[in-house]
Amino acid sequence: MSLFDPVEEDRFTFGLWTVGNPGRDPFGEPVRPRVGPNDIVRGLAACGAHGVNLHDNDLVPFGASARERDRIVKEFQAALAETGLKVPMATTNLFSHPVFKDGAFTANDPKVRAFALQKTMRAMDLGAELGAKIFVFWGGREGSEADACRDPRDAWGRMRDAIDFLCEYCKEQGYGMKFALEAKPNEPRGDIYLPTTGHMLHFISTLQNEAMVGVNPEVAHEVMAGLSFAHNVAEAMACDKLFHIDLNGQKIGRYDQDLRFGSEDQKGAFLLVRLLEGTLGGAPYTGPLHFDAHAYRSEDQDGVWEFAKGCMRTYKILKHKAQAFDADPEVRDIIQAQRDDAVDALLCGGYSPEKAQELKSLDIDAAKIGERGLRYERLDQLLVEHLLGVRG
Ligand code: GLT
Ligand code: MN
Ligand code: MN
Repeated sequence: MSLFDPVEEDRFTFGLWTVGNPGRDPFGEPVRPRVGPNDIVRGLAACGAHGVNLHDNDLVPFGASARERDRIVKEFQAALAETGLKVPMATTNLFSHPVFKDGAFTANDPKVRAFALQKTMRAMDLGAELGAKIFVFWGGREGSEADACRDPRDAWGRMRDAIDFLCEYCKEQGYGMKFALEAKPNEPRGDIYLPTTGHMLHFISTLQNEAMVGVNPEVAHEVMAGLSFAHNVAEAMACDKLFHIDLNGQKIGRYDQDLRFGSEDQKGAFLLVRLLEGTLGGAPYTGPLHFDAHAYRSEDQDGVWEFAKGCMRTYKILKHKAQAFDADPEVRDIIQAQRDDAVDALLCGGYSPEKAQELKSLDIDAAKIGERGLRYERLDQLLVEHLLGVRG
């Protein structure tokens, strides 16, 4: 067993739709045969994953009869029991069917909104039956091209009504789930409402059941918007709102690539893992580490399992490197060089008139501080050397 092999405590999960992705894209047909959910569970278990997540229709086809549904769920539960895999998260497909072409919770037709609520309540019933404690909302179709079709404030309000309603449903059923909202700036819509994790965090603060709703940021989605993923995740963590995370790889300025974790922007991936693991000293993230990615279209099914192993292995390598980086005395020295506990104490713990007076009379040599070099060039070079494997 190598240091980088996945173990249960790593909390690695994949969606049925990720390793089950047959390689279809807007210009080309599938390149791999579809693998059934139960075989995906077995394949993931063989790779060392801890859990599998799903949309309602990844498991139960749209329009299946109640009998058919129950049979499929029973067989799936048997595969879970056989492998020990868990289902930490479930979600609803509110984007594939043509009924959602104008959105789901934000659609102009109230019947579409009613259908979306109906479908989501059933998906929550399914998730609860499989033991999921996190329910994700990705509003992929909640957006527009012909913006004249609605007042965007109505979209915002409808989204709020839907989440408020579903929180109550979840509480009433006693499912004990938390909701995690996933932002994306565009694709498949020209513009998607609530386009970034920051927007989601504010939206959550307007909800009736604010405490049970958090975010599910995805690497690719924030990078598409040109943002620092680690900064977005840090804000969510600081607000105790990081309920789930979608890990993958993405080049800036492209379509949603959903690449293998760590295959692009290794520095960004390193800083993310360092943050999640708390190696700098902050509280770590303890929820599931979900890979929302898929294999290159060049791959057959063996390549898909290579892809899955690669996601987990890279995460563990980066964790190892983050630990070594933050234990490096030179790194610590640079980061701690500006420490001043006495002044820090003045800045923490809020306002008081005495503190204000003390701060006003503090003798700070701005010229001297301004002249000082911060050695961040050296710090960044150390990071690069740790990453490239010549240090640590
Ligand atoms: C879809 C999307 C993802 C979301 C999934 C959850 S579905 O694959 O691209 O980012 O996380 O609905
Ligand atoms: Mn995602
Ligand atoms: Mn994506």
